[in-house]
Amino acid sequence: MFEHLKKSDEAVYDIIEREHRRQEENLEMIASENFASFSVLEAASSFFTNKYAEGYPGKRYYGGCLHCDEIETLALVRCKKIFGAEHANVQPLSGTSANMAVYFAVLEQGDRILSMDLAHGGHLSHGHPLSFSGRFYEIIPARNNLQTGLIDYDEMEKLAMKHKPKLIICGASAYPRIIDFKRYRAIADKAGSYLMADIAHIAGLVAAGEHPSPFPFCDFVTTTTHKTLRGPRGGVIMSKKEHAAIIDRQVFPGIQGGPHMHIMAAKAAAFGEALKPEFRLYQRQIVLNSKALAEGLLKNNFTLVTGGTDNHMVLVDMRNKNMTGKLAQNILEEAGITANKNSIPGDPEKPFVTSGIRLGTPAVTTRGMKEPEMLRIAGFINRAVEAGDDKKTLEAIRNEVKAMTSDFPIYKNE
Ligand code: DSN
Repeated sequence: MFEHLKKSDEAVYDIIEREHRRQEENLEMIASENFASFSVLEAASSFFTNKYAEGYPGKRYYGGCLHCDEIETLALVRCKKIFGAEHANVQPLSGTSANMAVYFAVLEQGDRILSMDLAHGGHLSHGHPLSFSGRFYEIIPARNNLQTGLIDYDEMEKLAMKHKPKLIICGASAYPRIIDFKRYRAIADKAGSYLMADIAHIAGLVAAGEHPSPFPFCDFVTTTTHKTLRGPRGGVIMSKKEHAAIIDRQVFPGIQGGPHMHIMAAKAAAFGEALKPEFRLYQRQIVLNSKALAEGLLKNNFTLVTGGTDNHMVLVDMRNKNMTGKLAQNILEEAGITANKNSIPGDPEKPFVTSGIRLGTPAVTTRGMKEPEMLRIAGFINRAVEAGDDKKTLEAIRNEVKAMTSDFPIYKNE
């Protein structure tokens, strides 16, 4: 693997190899990360890297796009089939650019958006003041119930009726429970709002029927392709047919130039995998693993936001362990467990410190780990948190993690 790069540029090769080793040896628990299959990695590094293809299949601005048309059409057909979407655009370079294209399609500067507050599980691109979304639009932040951590649909409805936002966004980057798209639709209808779901985190679960679908309830559905969906890094927009033209126009030429055709090939390959029966089993296992992890943590007296999980992630409130999210992240990293600090509803700490830790099971499930391993991981986490700055104990855990991960290699025989 990488034999040409190894010969031509040892510096780059060595860094790539070190990152490869880090991924193999650590427990990857960041809920938004995953390991794409080797086929997807091959497609992502294919000859399509070399090609410009502004426009859409059959309507390109450059010559030589025959095979770009073929690969984009294949990606489109597969994407629509997976999600039962009327229209798809597979060109967005990221989830944030997918969201931006939807906003530009239906909103004018200063229009109102109602979305989940970042500190309550939302996403930067849903209206944070430092993001373009918070600078260009008037954001009405919705907060979850502080006691339960759950989305407060009644409060959401009140806010929608008071502010009549042009767009309501449902979807989150740190919410461990089922999202009720039907309820959101009812609120949007009452307030006269467009409804967009950002399913980046749960796309794989939706594809496999492990989470209810946002269709037919949402006008627009955006996602990334690299989280539970297990594809390359990129974005997708799906919509009702009536919005097809405004979406396509906003992606190109609205906010992007040439699509990344190598990533398009990798998206097509990943969508092909998502259509296979084993993908359903994989997604099922992600949820089972998440529930097992939650159970293991609860047994060790961790406090979970919402009390548990329905999806691929667990959000841990570290306050009863007298530890910030930042410190917990650092300690876990020393023990060979990669996670991220995360704000929790009503968090007294700043976003760079936080009181929470977000843990996800997509990547460890890709390695073939199941419920017994999740219980072991909960035990590692507990021991690491109890160890605090005891370096010797953290090193001992890291060695156990290394032994465990070596039994579940990511890229077997590659
Ligand atoms: N950064 C992603 C996450 O971790 O949820 C969202 O873009």
